[in-house]
Amino acid sequence: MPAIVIVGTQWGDEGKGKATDLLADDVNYVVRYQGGNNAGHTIIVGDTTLKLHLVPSGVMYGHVTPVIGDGVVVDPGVLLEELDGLVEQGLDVSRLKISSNAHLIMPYHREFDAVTERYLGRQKLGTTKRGIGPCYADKASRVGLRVQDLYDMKIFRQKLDVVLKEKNAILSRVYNRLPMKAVDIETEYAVYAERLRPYIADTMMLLHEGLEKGETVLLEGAQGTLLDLDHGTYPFVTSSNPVSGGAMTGAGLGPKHIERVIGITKAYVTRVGAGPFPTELHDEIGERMTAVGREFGTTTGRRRRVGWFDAVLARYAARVNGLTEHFLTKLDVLSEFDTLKICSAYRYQDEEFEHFPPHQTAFHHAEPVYEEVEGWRTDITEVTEYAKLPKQAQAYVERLEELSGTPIRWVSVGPARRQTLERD
Ligand code: 2SA
Ligand code: GDP
Ligand code: MG
Repeated sequence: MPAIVIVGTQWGDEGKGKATDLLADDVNYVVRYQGGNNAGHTIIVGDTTLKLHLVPSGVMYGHVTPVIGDGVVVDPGVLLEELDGLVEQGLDVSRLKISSNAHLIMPYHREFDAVTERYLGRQKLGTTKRGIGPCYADKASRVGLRVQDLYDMKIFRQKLDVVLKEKNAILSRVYNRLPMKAVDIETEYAVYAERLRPYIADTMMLLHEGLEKGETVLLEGAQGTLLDLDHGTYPFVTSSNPVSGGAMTGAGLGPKHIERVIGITKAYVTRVGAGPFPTELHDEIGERMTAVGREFGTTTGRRRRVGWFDAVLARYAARVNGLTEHFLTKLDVLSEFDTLKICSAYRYQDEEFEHFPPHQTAFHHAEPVYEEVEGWRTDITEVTEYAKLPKQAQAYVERLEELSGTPIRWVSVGPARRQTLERD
């Protein structure tokens, strides 16, 4: 009864959408277990490009049940818009299941996300302003509203009245904003409730029943390991747990169900938003990497910061997630460069760190220790077998594998499904 976890090993946007879509061929369920519509997964199938934010990546397969699990935060208006968009693209979304335990993103969460970022000024995190942090904060404070509250409007209103009183006080007194009206929110959410009704399910039971029948569950992480609330570069993180452990709580499974944990790893590194990034490039090479890799946010369109591959992060991600293998993406982007650098360790105050430094100050000031390897300078996007890659490209992949200590099972050489090389 296998479950497989897919997790980003860096700061998100490693290509999880593409990998999940490819692996979804052989699975029965694809489950989002954390985050919300801050995520952006781009999937290219033939001539169709899908940009998914909340809907799991297996949605275009008739044999897959896409599931939004308990640990996700759902902005119902945004979800309905996304579903409408997918229907317009000719997809059948009727199989989608949404956990009734998932928390709702409310209008005041979006407002707080925007005003606190403004308030933080130069210390801002660069959030997606989708209300993610404030929603998870209310969940932890036990004043959140859940999807199931939509189906008892009396309770919904009671909870809303309590929470809105405090939110309005802060919004008006601290941030000088107009108060929000409970009746407006109630009216808006009652409409969403009716439209979402067919999708609501006990997703935990559904997955367990599937596993008991021998079906396969793919747990699809959003964001990445270094954006994890507990294990990432706090406070420059998201407010959920993208690591594989988060898949257990976010879907309602136990560790015994997990057979494989696949780390999605970009052949270089990117980051959106603020926070430390040891191998970041601020030069012309970085400009080319951004342009060739089209490194712009799928959700906000923001430019992603770019840098060389960081093996310290890869080793850290392998440990934190218990990775069994890597899916390496975007190798084709590196065809641009004569020489490639790989960060094998950090240096800070005369000390060398092979592993993720335990104190944030060391990470913030870490100087990468680089190895230089020869590039291949030839287009690899049409290569169909790993053995046919230029020898320098194979050497690069094998060096990453050696440094990260976990097998690289797939190598992706373009955004399309077919541009994936499986290694023996
Ligand atoms: P938030 O909105 O509270 O989760 O922001 C907190 C930090 O988490 C980062 N974050 C992301 N980083 C990379 N990709 C994400 N998804 C989108 C994408 C991002 C976009 O696929 O491109 O379009 O901008 C994502 N979501 C959250 C965020 O940048 C903050 O650093
Ligand atoms: P996710 O958040 O991890 O799902 O990643 P995103 O979809 O936000 O960003 C990854 C981007 O890279 C998407 O536009 C993908 O279409 C694209 N992509 C994925 N794999 C490859 C690859 O091997 N080569 C290239 N050139 N693009 C890729
Ligand atoms: Mg993304």
